[in-house]
Amino acid sequence: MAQFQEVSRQSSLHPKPAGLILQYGTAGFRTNAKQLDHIMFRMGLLATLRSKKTKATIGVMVTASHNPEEDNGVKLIDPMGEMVTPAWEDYATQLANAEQEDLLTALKDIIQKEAINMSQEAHVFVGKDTRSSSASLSQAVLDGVSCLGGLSKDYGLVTTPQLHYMVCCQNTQGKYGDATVEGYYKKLCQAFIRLTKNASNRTDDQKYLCIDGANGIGALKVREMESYLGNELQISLFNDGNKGKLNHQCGADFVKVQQKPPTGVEINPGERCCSFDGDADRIVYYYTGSDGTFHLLDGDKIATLISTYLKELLMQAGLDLKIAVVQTAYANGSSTCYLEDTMKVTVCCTKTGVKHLHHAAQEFDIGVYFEANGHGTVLFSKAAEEKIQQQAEDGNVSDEKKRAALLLQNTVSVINQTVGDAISDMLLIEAILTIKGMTVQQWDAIYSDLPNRQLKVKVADRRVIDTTDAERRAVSPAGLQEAIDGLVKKYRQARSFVRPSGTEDVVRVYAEADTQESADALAHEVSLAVYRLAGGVGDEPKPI
Ligand code: G16
Repeated sequence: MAQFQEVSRQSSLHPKPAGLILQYGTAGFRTNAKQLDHIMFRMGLLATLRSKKTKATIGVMVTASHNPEEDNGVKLIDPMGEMVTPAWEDYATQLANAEQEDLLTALKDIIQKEAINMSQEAHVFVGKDTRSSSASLSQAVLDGVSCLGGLSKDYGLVTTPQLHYMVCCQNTQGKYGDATVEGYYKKLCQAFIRLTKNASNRTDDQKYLCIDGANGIGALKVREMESYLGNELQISLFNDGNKGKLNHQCGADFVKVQQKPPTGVEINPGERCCSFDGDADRIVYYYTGSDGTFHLLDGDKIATLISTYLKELLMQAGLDLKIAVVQTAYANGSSTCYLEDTMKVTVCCTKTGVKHLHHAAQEFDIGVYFEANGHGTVLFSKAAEEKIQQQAEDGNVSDEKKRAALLLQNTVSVINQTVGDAISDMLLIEAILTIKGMTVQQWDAIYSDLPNRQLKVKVADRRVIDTTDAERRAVSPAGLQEAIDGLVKKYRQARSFVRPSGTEDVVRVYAEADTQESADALAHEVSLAVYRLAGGVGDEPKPI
C-alpha cells in the first residue's frame, strides 16, 4: 500500500533513538524536546488513525505546559475535545516505543485491532505553544498526518484549551461555537460582557486585574483577546514573554508549589492577581496583604467560589439540578470539609490528571472539577443545559427566576467545557466576583487552608511506587505506606501521600498539617522515607 511505503520513507527522517522507552503519562508524552521528534511523527500517524476510526476531527497539541523550556510534549484530543481514551493511550505508548524496523507492524496491529477503514478520510487539527522546539516538532506531527493521507489544519500558536475548543466546535458542526480563534474570543467575551454589564457600582479598581502570563502562549492570547472585552476588564499583563524565560520563577505551577508571588510582577497590596501556566490550561489567583503576607487562591478555592455561585443561582432560578465537585488527593482538607459540611455538595476524589476528573464530573447535572493546581472547568449535562434554557425562555416564570436563569445561560457560554482553560476560568471568576460584589479578600475568607507543602524526590525508577485509593495510599514499595502512616500520626490534622509524577521524572510528596512548621516537617520526613525505601538518587532530601 502506497501509504505504508510513505510511512517507511518518512519515518526514516524521524528516527527513533534505539532503546528509548517513553510512556503516555498524565497529560501525554513529556520529556526533553531533543527526544521527541519520532514521537511527534508517530502521534501524527496515530491521530490520523483515530480520526479514521471515529470519523471525526482529532487534535494534536505540541506543548509541555508547566515543564521547563527545554522540555516538550504532546497531548491528543478526542472528538468532543476531551482527552483520548485509555485504550488509545496504550496504542500511543506502543507506537512510540516500537523500534524503527517494527513501526509498520505496530501500526498495522492498531489498524487491525480497531478494524480501521484506511480509505476513510481523516482530519487532524494541530496547535503548538511558544517553546523554541515547538515549530519543528509540530512539523513532525504534520508529516505523520500527511503520510497516511490525513488532512491537517495547523492552528499554529494557540493555548491547549483553545485547540480542544476548536476540535469540539468542528465536530459539533459549529453548535459549540466557531472553530476559529476569533470565534473563541467572541463567544467567551460576549458572555462575559452580558454577565457583568448589569453589575451595579463597579469601580475601575474592581475591574483591574494583574495577570502573570508565565512568559508563554497565554500571554500572547490575552493580548489578542483584550480588544473583545471592551472596558469590562482592565488587564495589566506581566511575564508576557518579551524578556523572561517560560515558566521560570513564574506561572501557576511555580506560584502554587512555592506559595509565593512570581518574579517579574509588580504587585500592590490587596490587588487581585492571577498566574497562567505555560499552555494556559491552569490558573491560580493571589494577593498580598498590607503586611506583605502572600495569600493564594488555588484550584480548591476556585471550585468553591464557582460551586457556591452556581448553587445560589440554581436556587434563585428554581431549578433542581445536582452539583458535585471533583477533586484529587491534593485538595486541601479544609476545602473538602467546607464543600461537604457547609455547602452540602457531593465531593468525589479521583486520580491526578484532568482526564480522570472530567470523566467523574460527567456523572452529574453540573460537575465542577478542579485540581488544586488550578486545572479545571465545569461540565453541564445536556439535560441541565436544556432546563436552564427553558427557564430562561419561559414567559410564565417570575423576573427573579428569569434573571437567574439568564445568568446561568451566560455562565454556560463563558465556560470552556472541553477542558480546564485559564482564560475561560479567569473570565468566569471575574464575572462571579463582579456579580456577587465580592473582593478577592472576601473570597479568600470563605475558608482557611490547612498549611501544606509539596516536594519532589528523585529516585532511580519512579515506577517502583504504585498507589491505590485515588493515589492516597502507596501499595509499593513494601513498608512505604506504613512509614507514612507512622509519620502522619505524629502531627495534628495531618495527611500525607506520595505518587510518581506523570509529567516529570520525580516522585511527588504532599503533606498538610495544623501549622506550616508541621506540614514542612512531615513533608521532609516523608521525602526521606521515599528516598530510603524507593531508591532515591543524589543527595538526601534536606529539611525545609
Ligand atoms: C498536567 C495534567 C494535570 C496534572 C499535572 C501534574 O498538567 O494535565 O492534570 O495535575 O500535569 O501531573 P503530575 O503530578 O502527574 O506530574 P499540565 O498543566 O502540566 O499539562
